[in-house]
Amino acid sequence: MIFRSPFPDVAIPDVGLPELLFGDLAGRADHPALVDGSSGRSLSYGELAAIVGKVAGALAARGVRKGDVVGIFSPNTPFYAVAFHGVLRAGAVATTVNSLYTADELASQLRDSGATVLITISAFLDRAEAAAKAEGVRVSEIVVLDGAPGHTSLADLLAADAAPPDVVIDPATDLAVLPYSSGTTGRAKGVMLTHRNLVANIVQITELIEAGADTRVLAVLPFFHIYGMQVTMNAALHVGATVVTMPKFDLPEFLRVIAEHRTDRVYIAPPVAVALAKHPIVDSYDLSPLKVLFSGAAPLDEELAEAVKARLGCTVRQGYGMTEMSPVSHMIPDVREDIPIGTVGLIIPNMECKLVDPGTGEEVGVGVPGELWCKGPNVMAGYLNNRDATDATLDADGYLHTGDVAVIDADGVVSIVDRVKELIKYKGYQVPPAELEALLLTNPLIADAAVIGVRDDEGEEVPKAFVVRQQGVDLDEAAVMAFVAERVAPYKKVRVVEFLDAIPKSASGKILRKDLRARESA
Ligand code: 4UU
Repeated sequence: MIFRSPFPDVAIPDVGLPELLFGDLAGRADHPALVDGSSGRSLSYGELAAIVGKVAGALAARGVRKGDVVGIFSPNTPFYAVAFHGVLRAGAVATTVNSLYTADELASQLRDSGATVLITISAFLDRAEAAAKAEGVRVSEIVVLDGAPGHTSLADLLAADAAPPDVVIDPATDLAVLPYSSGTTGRAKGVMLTHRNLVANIVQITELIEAGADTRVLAVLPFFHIYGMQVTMNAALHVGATVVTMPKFDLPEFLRVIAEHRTDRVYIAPPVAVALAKHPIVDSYDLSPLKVLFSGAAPLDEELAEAVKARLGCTVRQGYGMTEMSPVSHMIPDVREDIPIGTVGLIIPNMECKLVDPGTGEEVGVGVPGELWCKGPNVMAGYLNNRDATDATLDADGYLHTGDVAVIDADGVVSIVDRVKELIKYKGYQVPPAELEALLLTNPLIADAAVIGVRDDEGEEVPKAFVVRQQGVDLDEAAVMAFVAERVAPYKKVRVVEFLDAIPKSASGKILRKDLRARESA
C-alpha cells in the first residue's frame, strides 16, 4: 500500500541552488538576508549575492573546478552562508563538517570526501591544520574566514574582485553538498545530494510554512547539519526572510537573541524544548516575538511540547527527516492546529511512503507500525564511493529505507514510534555505534565491544558500551569512558558502560543489538 502526500505536487524549478536563491533579487536586494546575532552586523540580499559571486570567482582562480569538494568547518555566522553559497556558485561541492569534531574526525571526512580546500575560522585552525596534514588528506589550501597569518582570508578572496566562473549546473545530476551520515548502519558516509535534491526540498518545505520577507528566523542549529543548512538557512533565504545566526547554543544568549532580534520563527531540536519548558530564566525575557517554534531531528514529547506552547504562547510544530532526504519528508504545516504536535504530521508534497513490517517484509496499512520507506525528488543520489551501503538503503523502486518505525493514521498523520537502525541520536546529533565500536577495539585491554542507545534518567538517548575485557586485565567503567572521551567529539562520548563475558552475535558474526536492547528492558 502506497501512502501519497495529501498535498498536490509542487513544481520543482529546474535550476541549481545558487540560481534559485540569488537568480532574481527583485524587491529584496536591500532587505537583510543574514544578521549576526552576537554583533548585530547584517548582510543584505544584494550584498550576499555579490560576495557569494566574488568568493566563487576567487575559488575558481585558485583552481577549484566544477565537482571539486571543499570542506567547510565553521560555526554559524553570516560568513558561513557566504562560504557555503560561494562554493556552490563555483560549481564545487560543499562537505560540511561538525564544528565539534576532533582533528582525527575532521581528517576522516576530508580524506573520504577528497576535499582539496578547507574553509574554516581562526579559532578552529589548530584542528584544521592537524587534519590537513593527516595521511591521505588532499587539502592543499586552508582559507581562514577571519584571517590568520599565512592563510587566505575572506577579505583576501573578496579583494580579488573576481567574477563568478561560467559553470553550467545540471541540477538533476550535479552534486551540491556532501554531508556525512551513518544512515542505517556502519560509519559516517558521504551523502550525495544534488542541486535538484536541495531545490526540491526547499520548495516542498516552503509550501507548508507561512514565511516571507517579514519573517525573522533564528539559526542556532548548526548549518553543517542538513536541518540547519536546508530548513533554517536555505528555505528561509528562498522566501526572502532574514536569518539571524548564533554560533552555538547557550540558553541566556538564545533568549536574548529572540527578544532583541525579534525572531518569530525558531528551529530547535528537542533538548532546547526541555530548557524552554523548565528553566526559570525563560521568564526574564520578552519572548513575545516568537510565533513558531519548530522541532526536529529527534522525537519531541507531546506533553513537553504542550508545556512549551502554554508557557511561551507560541505555535509548536514538528518535522521529521533524514540527511539522505535533504532532509524533510514529514511535517506539521503551520496552519494545521488540529494535528497533535507529538506527531511528525503529514507527508510533504511530491513524496510517497510505504510502511513495511521489518520482520516479514510485508507492507502494512493504516494503524500498523512498519519501517518507513520514502520516495521523492529530495531523496539522495546515493552514498559516495559506497555502492553496498547505497544498495542497502535505496531500493530499485527508488524508496529510501529510513530505519525508523512509523504508524500512519486514517487522516494521514504519521508518528515515529521506534528505530530499527543502529544509529544513536544524542541531542539530535548522530552517534554511529560502529564508529565507537571500532574505536573501543583499538584499546588493547578490550577484547570485544558493542554500543547501543539507552535512555538516561531524563529520557535522553545516550550511547552505552558493552565491553568484554581481555583476560586478566584491570579495566573499569571510568577508564572505558575516558578512553573514548579523549578521542571523539563530546556528543559522541560513551555515557554508560557494562562489562559482559561475550557480545551476543549471529552465526555470521553480526552484533545482535536487539538482544542487547532486550537486556536493557528486562
Ligand atoms: C523522531 O536529524 C536529521 C533531520 C532532521 C530534521 C528533518 C526535518 C529536522 C526538521 C525537519 O523538519 O537528520 P539525520 O540524518 O541527522 O538523522 C535522521 C534521523 C531519522 O532517521 C530519525 O531516526 O533522526 C531521527 N529523527 C527523528 N526521530 C529526525 N527527526 C525526527 C523526529 N522524530 N521528528
